[in-house]
Amino acid sequence: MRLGQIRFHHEITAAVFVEGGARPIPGHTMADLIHRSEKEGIPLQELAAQLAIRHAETAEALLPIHPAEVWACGCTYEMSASFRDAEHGTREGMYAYVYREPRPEIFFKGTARVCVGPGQAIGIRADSQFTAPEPELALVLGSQGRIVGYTLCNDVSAWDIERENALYLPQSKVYAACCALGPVIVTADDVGDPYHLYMTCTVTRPDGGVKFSGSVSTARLHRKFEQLTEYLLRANPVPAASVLSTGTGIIVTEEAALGPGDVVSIRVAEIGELSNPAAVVG
Ligand code: DO4
Ligand code: MG
Repeated sequence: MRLGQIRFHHEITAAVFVEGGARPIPGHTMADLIHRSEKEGIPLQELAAQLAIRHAETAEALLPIHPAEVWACGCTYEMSASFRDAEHGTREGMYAYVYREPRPEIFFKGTARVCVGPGQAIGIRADSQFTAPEPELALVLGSQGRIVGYTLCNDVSAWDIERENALYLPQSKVYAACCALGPVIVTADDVGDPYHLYMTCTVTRPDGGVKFSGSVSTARLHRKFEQLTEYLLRANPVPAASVLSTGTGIIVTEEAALGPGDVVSIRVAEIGELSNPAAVVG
């Protein structure tokens, strides 16, 4: 089932996306629906099917969830670790170490405050010359790290700030409009094999020219989702309706740094396309 949020009677409302429209679930946001499904012990897709009104509205897909928290993993694909080590010139292979060791890199990406949905502008920090999209598969979590669905995440990152010094990572990662999510959440029973999803990313200039295109399969992800959620939840009871992004396997190089008006489109056939223009923030 494809779930998300729409505007219905002036309210952000959870909805089931169907051919040609969306069936609203009045009185519920996506986070409400996840909480109710946990409380009543009813699988998310069953509860959504029960509560959605029959009539499908023509509606735009909004941010599919206002997440309680967004966390993100790093160096989960070899490509991300080796590119970052090369950028930093770290002799000891700081990023390769994290790629290889059992404990994954997990960082706090923010709350709903920094998230944008399909079509909304992602942020380029005014103090960054090299901001890049990081196209990632994201897990939508119920309580105790249970995976209730999958969505796409753009972990937009100011790479030059991270490259200057690894301790600047939080500033490179967390700022206004640094996280795009969407277009919908596909429930875990409906995504097929999440370790064999083919993801593409293109960056298009304002004149329509393609600045970057790349692809990866989640088969190249070096971790199992359960390992990521297990570490995330160690001594850290992350609330239901949070999101964990699983890391990037597509690396956008400095020549293709985001500029204002560029459009980033991330696509996985089983989930859809998340497209966002970029704009300077701050
Ligand atoms: O270590 C820096 C961040 C890595 C990251 O965000 C990724 O690999 O996706
Ligand atoms: Mg990332």
